Amino acid sequence: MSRAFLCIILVLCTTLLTACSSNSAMQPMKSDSTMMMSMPMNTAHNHDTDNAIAHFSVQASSKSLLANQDATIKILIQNKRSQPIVSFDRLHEKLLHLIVVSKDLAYFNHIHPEYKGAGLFEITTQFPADGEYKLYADYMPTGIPEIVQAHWVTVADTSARPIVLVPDKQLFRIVDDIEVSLSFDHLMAGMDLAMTFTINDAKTKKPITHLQPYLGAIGHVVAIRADTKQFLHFHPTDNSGSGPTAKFQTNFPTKGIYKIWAQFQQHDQLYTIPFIIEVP
Ligand SMILES: [Cu+2]
Repeated sequence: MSRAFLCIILVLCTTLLTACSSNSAMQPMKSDSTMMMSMPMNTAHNHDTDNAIAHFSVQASSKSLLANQDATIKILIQNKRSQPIVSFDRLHEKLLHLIVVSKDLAYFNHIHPEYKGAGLFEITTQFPADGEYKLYADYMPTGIPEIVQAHWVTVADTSARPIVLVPDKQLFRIVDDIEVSLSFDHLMAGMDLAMTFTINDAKTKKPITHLQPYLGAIGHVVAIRADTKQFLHFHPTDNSGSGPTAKFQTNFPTKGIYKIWAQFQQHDQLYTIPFIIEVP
């Protein structure tokens, strides 16, 4: 895929998302087993995603939705006439990617609900603590460009003070037995830029050169702006690499503080490496 095309897809996704998240998507919602949530995300807008609407529902395993208890997330994809959309194209080997983040972006989970047929995706998961969570569904109905639609979920008590995101002073992280540094050729909103991760063994400091493909690519990167209104899903410029560097060509459409999660795999272990950056 050419870089230009990649960027167009990226910008399109984020534009649609920001356009859509101005209404119902931003409403925090209480969710429990007695109330099945189903919220159209973008019914008021007149663009391509009107042809596909993700209806989210979260069902608790007990009376109310609590931290560290099973919760079943159902995502029903319908067209604007409320008929299920049944055919999806694979996007990085999966029919639907679900990113779950806490409101303060401290928590990140990238999961893949199972397709049950008739437009319905389902997965059982747990939320690690009380608070508000945003669910981003990233999918591609056959014949429609990639879509990202989001939904808020409230888990139990939300009185806890959120953590304020502070940009990392050094873009360097150790996660388990690997160390990862992040660099940009230049970092500015609205400009095409190259984002490069360099991965070394944390003990030996030797470059890691045997990364395994994860979802058909050397790695996957998600970035979410601190206010959660901008969601970016980056794909590598070269799918065939195996380390120690992983390069992503991208574009942050707006200024602000972003949290980035890079995901790489080696020895069948998946690593998720977070960074916090400020895009000027
Ligand atoms: Cu995914």
